[in-house]
Amino acid sequence: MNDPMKSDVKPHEHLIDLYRVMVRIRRFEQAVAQAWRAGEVPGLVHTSIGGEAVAAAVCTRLDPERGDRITSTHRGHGHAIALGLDAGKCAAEIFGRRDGLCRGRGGSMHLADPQRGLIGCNGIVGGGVPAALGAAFAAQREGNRAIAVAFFGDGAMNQGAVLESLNLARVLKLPVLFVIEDNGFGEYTPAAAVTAGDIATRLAAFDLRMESIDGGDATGVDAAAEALIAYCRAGHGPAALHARTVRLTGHHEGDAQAYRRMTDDAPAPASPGGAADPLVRLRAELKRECGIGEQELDSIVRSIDIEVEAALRFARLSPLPDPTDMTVAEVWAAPPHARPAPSAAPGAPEIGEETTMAGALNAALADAMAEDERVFLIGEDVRAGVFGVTGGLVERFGAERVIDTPISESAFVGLALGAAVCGLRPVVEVMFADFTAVCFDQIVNQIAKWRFMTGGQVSVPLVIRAAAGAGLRAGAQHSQSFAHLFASFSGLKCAMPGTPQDAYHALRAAIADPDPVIFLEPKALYEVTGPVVRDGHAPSSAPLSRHLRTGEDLTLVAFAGTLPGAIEAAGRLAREENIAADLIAPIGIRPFDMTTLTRSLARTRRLLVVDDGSAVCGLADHVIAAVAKCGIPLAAPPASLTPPMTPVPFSPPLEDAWRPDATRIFATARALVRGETIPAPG
Ligand SMILES: Cc1ncc(C[n+]2csc(CCOP(=O)(O)OP(=O)(O)O)c2C)c(N)n1
Repeated sequence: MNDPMKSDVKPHEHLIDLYRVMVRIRRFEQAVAQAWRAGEVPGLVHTSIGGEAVAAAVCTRLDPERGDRITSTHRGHGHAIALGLDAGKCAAEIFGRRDGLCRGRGGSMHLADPQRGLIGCNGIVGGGVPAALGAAFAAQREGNRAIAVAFFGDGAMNQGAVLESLNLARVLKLPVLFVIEDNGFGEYTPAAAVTAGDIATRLAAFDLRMESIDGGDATGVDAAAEALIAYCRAGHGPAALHARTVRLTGHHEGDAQAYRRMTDDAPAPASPGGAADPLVRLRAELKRECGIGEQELDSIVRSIDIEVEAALRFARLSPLPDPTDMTVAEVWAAPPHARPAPSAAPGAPEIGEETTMAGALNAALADAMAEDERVFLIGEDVRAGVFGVTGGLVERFGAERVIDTPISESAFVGLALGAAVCGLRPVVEVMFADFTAVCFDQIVNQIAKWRFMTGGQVSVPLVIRAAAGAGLRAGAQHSQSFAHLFASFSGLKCAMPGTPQDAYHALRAAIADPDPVIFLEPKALYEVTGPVVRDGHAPSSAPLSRHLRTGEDLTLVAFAGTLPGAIEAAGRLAREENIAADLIAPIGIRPFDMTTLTRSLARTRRLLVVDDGSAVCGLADHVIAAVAKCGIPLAAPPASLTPPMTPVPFSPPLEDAWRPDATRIFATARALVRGETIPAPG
């Protein structure tokens, strides 16, 4: 498109360009809708018919080569086309074909072409907005005057992640433009019926530059987009464009809109070609103000129809993806099976400085930050350092790399996603693992799936650290680890070390990993000391488990928080019962070191797994199921020792009774070796 900021571009030429892009979006989406009605397009399609002026005015002013990036929504075709993405590949993705932008992994709601500026569309209302902050953060760090744009609808204005993002963007003065495409509907419900106050006033409360405009007036949108993009580029901070648009179709193709009759709040119905249609309005303006003839405008439409036909032909001719080409490994940039098997025997004791686990983690962060400029820390109170893990780092690395946030987990975890996709290496602190529940969408729907949904176009190298587990009298909402949950989401890796040395190595490896790692720090062990050697570890060679003690009578697997009790129990078993336990402390939860475990079981043929997470569908169940599938003949049924299925209680005697301790590990292991009955976990 011509750049209207260059003096040789006549204003009316710019308007014709705008018209051309709007027509391209319209004709593309009408062709897709027709294909959907003909049964050629699987799933749902949400077209943006009526909203073309906003997509065209904003996206054509962006410069992906400079580093401008956008995130979009379930209604993202228009943004993709306006950015200049290959229409054939867009169509092929919508058709679920092999040559689609995302190789058929994403579909209509997940178009993405990060190299050309579209980091990703989103099926979760409001879910992509925090990632735009990350792209803006990366641009701010780069200092290249690039910006990020987050598109979303009026419905998303009621989502926590969006409201958090508006605040965080303002606090960090990020170059991000929020574009609210207010079509008056959130799916089948009029926005007016479910939105307190008005959107423009709400936006203004965030103290950012804001314009609220008629989104069907292409020239008006264009002028506002120009001003707001320039504002963001100049480094003044975020801006918002509130564009009131019309939805000229249903929420999705095939939506009969019967709900319109049930409410008085619904905006008046309008249809393509009618007076409210932004294309009709711009066409009239081009004729009236610029003297452009009907014929010239018609010929633009005809030439675009030829382009669109070619795009859809490309999609139709593209083969369907071959299911045998889709592998589990593609969710990761570095599939775990590439890792060499660890040694069978306990390694030689490392001689390092005696350090607490908190100190070892602090050292790992400091060493990683010193080694790699891209690494930065973000989270609540990270400058002060909760539990002492991040203390002192701001003095050494500066406030630009150690960033305190508002209490907005969705926004800052999502920011990390966008920053990682744009080449940085974020280490996010979610203060307590329990709080991941408030940003679960960002972790499991966004971070975990982004690589896969984009067909492998990006990797997501970020770490989410969290204090985990019971033992500090912190009560039911500050004592969980959720390790078993994180292990169950494809696309995530998860580690939970139990010694200072393992904590150091595992955190260095997690930061160097090209994939997202949930790093759980057993908070009851923060003050436990041990020798720590500060040598970096490539993610492919960092140990996945520690073999702490060799024995022939049973294999004792103790997950991090239970490790001190297991070490004590193993000592007592040897001294008092002459029972030799082979003690394994897993470090990796996903990937998990099955090699060390199966080698051990081949000798001991008895298994006890101890965990302070969930008794049902938890880590112990998972390990036992995995062992069962290996077919190793066992001398006794495998056993687990886990807490009862209650929340973690507060009062010390209750919490102590709740956690698997040395006494119970000892008794359970002894019963297992003696062939006595072992009580089932509660
Ligand atoms: C978190 C979440 N809740 C609900 C939905 C179902 N849903 C899909 S689109 C939509 C309406 C969104 O409204 P708005 O943000 O105004 O965007 P529009 O569809 O109008 O473009 C809803 C409720 C969803 N996808 N994600």
